[in-house]
Amino acid sequence: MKVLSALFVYSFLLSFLRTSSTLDTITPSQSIRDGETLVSASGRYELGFFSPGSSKSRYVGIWFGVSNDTVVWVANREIPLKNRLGVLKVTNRGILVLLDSTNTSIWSSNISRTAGNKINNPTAQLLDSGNLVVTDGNNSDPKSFLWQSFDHPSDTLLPDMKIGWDSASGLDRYLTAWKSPEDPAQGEFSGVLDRRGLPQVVCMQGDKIKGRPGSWNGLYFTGKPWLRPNPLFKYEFVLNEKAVYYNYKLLNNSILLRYVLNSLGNGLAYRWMARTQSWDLLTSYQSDECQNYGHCGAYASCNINESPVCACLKGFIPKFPKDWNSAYWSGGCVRGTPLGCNNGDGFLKYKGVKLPDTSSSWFDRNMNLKECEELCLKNCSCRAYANLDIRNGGSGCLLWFADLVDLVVLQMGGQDLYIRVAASELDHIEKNRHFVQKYQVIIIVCSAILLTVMLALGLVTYVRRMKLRKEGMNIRRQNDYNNEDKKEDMELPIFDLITISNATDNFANNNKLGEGGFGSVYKGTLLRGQEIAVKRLSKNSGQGLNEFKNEVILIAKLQHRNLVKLLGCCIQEQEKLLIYEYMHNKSLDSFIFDQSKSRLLDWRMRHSIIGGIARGLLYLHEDSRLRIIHRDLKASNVLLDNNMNPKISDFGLAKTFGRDQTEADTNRIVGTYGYMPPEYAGYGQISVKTDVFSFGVLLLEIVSGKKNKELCNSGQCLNLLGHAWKLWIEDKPMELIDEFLVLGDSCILSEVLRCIHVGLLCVQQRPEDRPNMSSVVLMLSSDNSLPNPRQPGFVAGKTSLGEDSSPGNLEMPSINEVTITVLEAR
Ligand code: ACK
Repeated sequence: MKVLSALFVYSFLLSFLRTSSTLDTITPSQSIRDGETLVSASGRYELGFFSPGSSKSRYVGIWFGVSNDTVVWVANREIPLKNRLGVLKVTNRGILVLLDSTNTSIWSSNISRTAGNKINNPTAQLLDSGNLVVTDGNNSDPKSFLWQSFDHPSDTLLPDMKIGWDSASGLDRYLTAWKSPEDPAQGEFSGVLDRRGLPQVVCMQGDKIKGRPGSWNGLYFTGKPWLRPNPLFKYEFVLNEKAVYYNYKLLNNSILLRYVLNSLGNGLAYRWMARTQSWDLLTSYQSDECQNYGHCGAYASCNINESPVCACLKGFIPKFPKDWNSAYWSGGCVRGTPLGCNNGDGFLKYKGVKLPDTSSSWFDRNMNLKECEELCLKNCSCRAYANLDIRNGGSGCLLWFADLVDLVVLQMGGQDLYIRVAASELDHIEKNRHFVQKYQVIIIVCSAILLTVMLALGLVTYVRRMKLRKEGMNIRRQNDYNNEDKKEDMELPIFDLITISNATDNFANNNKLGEGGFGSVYKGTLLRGQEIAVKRLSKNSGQGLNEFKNEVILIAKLQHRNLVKLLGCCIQEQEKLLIYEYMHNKSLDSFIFDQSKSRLLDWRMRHSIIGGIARGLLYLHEDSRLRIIHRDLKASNVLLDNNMNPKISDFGLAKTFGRDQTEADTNRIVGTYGYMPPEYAGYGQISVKTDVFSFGVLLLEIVSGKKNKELCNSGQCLNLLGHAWKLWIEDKPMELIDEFLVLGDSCILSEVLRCIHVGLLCVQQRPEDRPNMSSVVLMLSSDNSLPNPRQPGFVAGKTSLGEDSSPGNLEMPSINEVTITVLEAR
């Protein structure tokens, strides 16, 4: 008995010693059990057993010491342990094995490199770089590592890890995303270095390219100019016969960086912020159409700031004109004029672009641009050329021998690309140039005449403007950027009343699209066939001249693909009209709240609509010149274009804030009940969080397919927010999801639940608890863990949940989906 108790004390002491010490190595005589960890020398990284999210399965992984839910590598990704009885060991042959409760090996490391015949002292060590290595003895020379986790990346690229191939190990290393935040098994996305032609980084979805950071140009990957040299890290791209890989190195060792390919296929770089104890996104990820590989097809360029985003390159025409005109771009473009080949073709220069797919390219480091051009001209199959390296004015030669695909016009950085076209195409352009040179005198005279005509026209316009001013209808654009009282004339087309009358058949009833907050909206067709939507302010509507001017001035200045485009306005006689681009699919509420139409909106579409609205709002709040608060965001103010892209409309109520202003009070409450947060409806407090609340309501409406109105069930009356909150605290958020979505193929449960989570964060009672729109956009596109939401504002209809009686629990005013204006509410 004594012996037994001594043994017990001994084993207890042993286990205590193990868990309380911070080992970074194990040898064959030791092991790591569930609950125990290896900690790297400085404590940066830790290795042990974990369960991702709410999963019960156990995995062996490496995570950051400062953030134990940020896992950077997983051993048994495909085969989880079912219980907490797993053991990790290193064998006498230097192999790491993970044993389950029946002592069966469910994962092992194998030996990547042979280190002579006999291994004397195998040791597994977690290094301060986050690399788990197996060595013979304490040999720290990487060449002598028997195995290392850096050779088998999961979804995270840490500093000094390599992506690519080297002949010494024969390994081709690439990132693979997790299946979902709860499942580290290999998902559908991977980040690889494609070695065909000039090597390029691509993000694959299964066996198809999803996105393409692109080829290396000496400074950065052609599609990621914002990753150019910076004070935090430096990229290294190695390309020789022995190796093709890239990695990045920290320039300051005290920072923590990681690059992760998340389960949605987005590559995101983060830096640890000690002050806030959270990960800060280093490069804001903007998922836009142009990032989809080959979005515009061959021989077309994608420019996110243009509408439409796709355009055929000069000298090329749409391959399938009908499709192209209906915004199906993927068919791409073909040459308008065949190449003459040896009869003299030429090149057109494109500036500032992301170079096309280089998988069928050829390159030479030593040639200059002139030699490059000559070589391309000599070969009939050569389609384009560019410099290989953009440093020091450019060097090297890169030639394309296949269709030019995935050419993107970049907003910053980018390279020059020279595209081959037939001589006749060049002639056309050259002729124009020669014409200008040859007929300079005639041109000057003509210009003078034109100028006189323009002056006369200007005079007429001026007289007309003076007339409008007289009628009290002069619109000016207020330049309050610097808080100065400077004013400048608005540059928005002014339409004649007669033009709009004709376009709408004199505002015929059968052209009426519906009633908005401040009047009727009509469909119209201009003479050239362009369809428009005309908002006609009712003469006795609440939107007076001020709101009208406000809307005109605001929208005229804003340009974003998720905001409805204002084409012009008309102020004549008693009429105040706004002319918008016509949105074929009308408003979002006509879809989500309609039994049969809602079926057309599967989860993919709803998710992309949510993302689009979030980005539009982010632009209003943070990216436009002014901080703009919409104040009336709701389903009927989101319009859908041909491709179901969402566009926010109705800025009549928008409030402009100075860039640094964050809050204001108003005695004029305008907006729509059901979408207004408590601090605004109750006290007139406005901030960007007013819109965040409305966005949260809208998000929950999109996911649930239900309006935020009072629903009574067994005596308890809750609105949608109250209902969502109740299901959330009862751990049944799935019950909120639109039944139709759950049945659909495209429904990704983890994504839907994440949206509900984000929605609840947005509708929290206290504005300071709600995230801002940049965090919302990030939360929707990443799989980082989210904070727990607190109770929403306005949860109840007639009875409230919980005991809190703060303004947030105010009984919600009767629901009315119409925009209201309440004067002096405070
Ligand atoms: O849901 P709907 O059919 O879409 O009904 C409303 C109505 O006018 C009142 O706002 C429709 N509407 C508003 N602006 C536009 C637009 N630019 N294009 C098409 N329909 C529009 C909206």
